[in-house]
Amino acid sequence: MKKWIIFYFLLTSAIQASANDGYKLWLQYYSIPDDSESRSHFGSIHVSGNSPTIEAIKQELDLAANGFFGTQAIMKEADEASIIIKKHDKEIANVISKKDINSIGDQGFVIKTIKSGSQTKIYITANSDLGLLYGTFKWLQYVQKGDMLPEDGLVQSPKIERRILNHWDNLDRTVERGYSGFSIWNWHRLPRHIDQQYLDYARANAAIGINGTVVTNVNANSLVLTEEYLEKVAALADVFRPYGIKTYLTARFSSPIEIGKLNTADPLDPDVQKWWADKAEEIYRHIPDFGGFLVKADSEGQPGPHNYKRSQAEGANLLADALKPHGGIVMWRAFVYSEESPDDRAKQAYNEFKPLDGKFRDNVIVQVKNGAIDFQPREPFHPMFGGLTQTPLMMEFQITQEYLGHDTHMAFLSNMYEEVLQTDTHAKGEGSTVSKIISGNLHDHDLTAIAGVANIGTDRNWTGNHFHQANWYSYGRLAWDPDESSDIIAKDWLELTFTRDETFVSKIQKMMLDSHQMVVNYMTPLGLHHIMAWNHHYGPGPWITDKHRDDWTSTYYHQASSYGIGFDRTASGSNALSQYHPHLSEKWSDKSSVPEKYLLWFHHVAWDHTLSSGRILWDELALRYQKGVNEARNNIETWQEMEGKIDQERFKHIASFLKIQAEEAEWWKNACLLYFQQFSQKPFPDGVEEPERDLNYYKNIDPKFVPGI
Ligand code: BDP
Repeated sequence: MKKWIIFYFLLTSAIQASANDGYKLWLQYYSIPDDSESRSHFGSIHVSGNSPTIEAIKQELDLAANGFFGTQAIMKEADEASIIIKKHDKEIANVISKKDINSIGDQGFVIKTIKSGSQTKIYITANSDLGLLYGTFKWLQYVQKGDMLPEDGLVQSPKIERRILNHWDNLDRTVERGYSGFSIWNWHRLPRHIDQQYLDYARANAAIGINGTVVTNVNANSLVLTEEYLEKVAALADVFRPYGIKTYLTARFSSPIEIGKLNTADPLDPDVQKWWADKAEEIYRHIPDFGGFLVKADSEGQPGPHNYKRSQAEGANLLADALKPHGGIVMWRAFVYSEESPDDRAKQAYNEFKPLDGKFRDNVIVQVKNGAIDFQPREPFHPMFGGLTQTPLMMEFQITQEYLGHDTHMAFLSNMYEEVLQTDTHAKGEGSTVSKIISGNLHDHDLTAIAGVANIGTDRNWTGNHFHQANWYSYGRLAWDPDESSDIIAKDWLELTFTRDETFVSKIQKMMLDSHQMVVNYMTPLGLHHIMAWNHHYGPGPWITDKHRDDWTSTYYHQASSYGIGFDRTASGSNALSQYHPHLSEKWSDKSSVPEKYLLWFHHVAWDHTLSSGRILWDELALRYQKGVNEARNNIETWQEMEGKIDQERFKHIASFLKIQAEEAEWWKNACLLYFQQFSQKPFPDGVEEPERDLNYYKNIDPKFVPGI
C-alpha cells in the first residue's frame, strides 16, 4: 500500500514537472542555476517611484524571482541595492551619461553595470516609467537566457513609435482568420469581469515592446462605438494602460447611419462631421488615452468614401479631424480594390493612393500590407512603399497564418518579415529599405507605426501551435527594431520559452529559420500565389476558377497554360512592374535578372524555360514542391531527437502538429503538381514522388467548418 502511495506521489510530481501548456509564453521564468550571480541581485532591488507601471515592474520582478529561484524579490533602499530601477534624475546623471539618456526618448531605456570600489550595481534607467518597465523586461530576459550584459551596457529605444496588434475579433467572439479558438475578449462579461488573461496579454506584449492594440475586426461592427460597448472597451484599456498599451478601435465608415440615425455618412456633410467629432469626445471621456481608429473602407463590401464619390483622403480626413483635438490618429488601410475594376488587383491600391500623396491630415497614417495582393506565403514588397513620399506609411503584417497553412503548419514568419523590411525600394537611391520608410527615416515622418494581425485566441497556449507564439514574439521584436535579425530572435525565443539546452536551441533554431522557405516550397514556389482553396484558404486549390470575381480565383493568378505558367506583370502584361522604382522594374522585367523567388509573380514563363539551376521550369517547380515535403518530414525526426529536453506536454503537442504538417505538405505537392501537369504535359523529374491518388481525389477534398471565416 505504502509503496503505491509513494509511487503515486512520484508520478504526479513527475507529471507536474513535465506539464507545461505554453500559457506563459516567453515569460516562463523557468528555474535557473542557483549559483548564478542573479540570485543575489533579486535579494536587493531598488525600484523607485510610485505609479501603476512601477507596481507592474515590482510584480514582474516577484514573478520572475519566484520562477527562477522560488524566492521573492527583496526591495531595498537605493544605497543597499545592487539593482537600481529608477527614472533619470540628478543621482542617475552621476552614473549614466547624458548622451545615452538623450538618445532613448520617452520609451527607451539604459541598462549599465557600474563598478565602484568593490561594489557592482546594475542601473536600469529611462525617461519614463514605461521605459523602466521595458528595461526591466529586457534585464529579466538576459537573466533567463543566462547571457552577460554587454560590457558597455544596453542603450535601446524603439525605431517605430506605435507597435500595434490588430485583432480581427468580432463582437460575437469569432475571430476572422483566427485558428486558435475564440476571441479572448469576453464582451458579454465585460466590463464587470476582468479576466486574468487580459493582464497576461498586456504583460506578454509589454515584454516585447508592443504598445498598441486594435481590439476589433477591420470588417467592423459600429456597435463597438456605442456607449454600452465603450464601457467595455474602457475596462480593457484600464488593464492595458500600466503596461503602456494604448487601445484603438476599428471604425465602420457608415456608423453615423447605423448608430447615429443620420441618413448619410458623406465625409463632406457637416452633420456627419459633427457626429464623428461628438463620438470622438465621447470615446475620450471613457478612454482618455485612446489611440485612434483603424479603418477598412471601400474594400470587400465595407462602406467608404467611394459610396459618396469622395476620395480616400476625404474619408480619412473626416475621422482625423474628429480625433485631432484629443491627440488620436487614423490608420487608414490601403487594402482597397474594386469589385468592378478589371485591372490587375496588384496595381489598384497604388493607383488609388499615389495621386493622393500629401493630401492626408498630419494625424493620418496609411496602413499598407507587406505585399500588393494579400498576405501570400511570399510577396514582393508593396510598391506603395517607395511610391508615396509625403504620406506616412505603416506596415501591416499578418501574424495569423491565413494563407500559410493555418494552425498546424510551423512557419517562422520572422524571416518573411525581415525579407520585406530589408528590401531596397531605391526610392531615394540605394539603401532605401522598407525598414527605413516605416521608421520615418527616409522621408522624415514623425508619425510612425507598424501593425501585425494577431494570431491570438482562447487556446490555452494562445496561438494554437506552440511555434506560432514565436511569430507574435518576432513581430514585437521587429516592431521595436525592424533591423533585428531573425536568427537572434529565434534563439532568444527558444531560450525564453523552452530551455537553454544548446543542442535543442541550435537544432530547433535552424528548423525554424528554414521553415518559411519550406512552406513556400510546398505551397507556392517560384513566385506562385493565391492558389489556396476557396474562401477558407485551407489546403491547395489551384483549380479554383469561375467565381463571381476573377481576382478571388486561382486561375487568375497562376495563368497556367500549355505554354507555361505565371502572371505577366511586365509591360507586355499588366505592367504592375512600372509601379516600382525604375532600378527595380528594369531588373525585374527581365526573366534572367528577376530574383527567382518572384519569377512567376511577374512573368508568364514557358515550362521548358531554363532556370539558374540548369533545370527547366517544370522540373524545378516539381523538385521545389518535393523539397518542401522532404523537409517537413525531416522536421518530425529532428523533433523526435529532442525528447526529454523539454516538458512532455509541449513536446507531444508539437510532435503531433509536425506530423500533420508533413501530411499536408504532401497533399499540397500532390494536388498542385497533378493539376499543373495537365498543362505542362511533362513527367515528374527524378527525385519527385509519384502521387498515390489522382487529381480528382484531391479536388474532392472538402473539409467542413474550417475555422476563421
Ligand atoms: C484578407 C482576408 C479577409 C480580410 C481581408 C482584409 O481574407 O478575411 O478581411 O484580408 O485584410 O486576407 O481586410
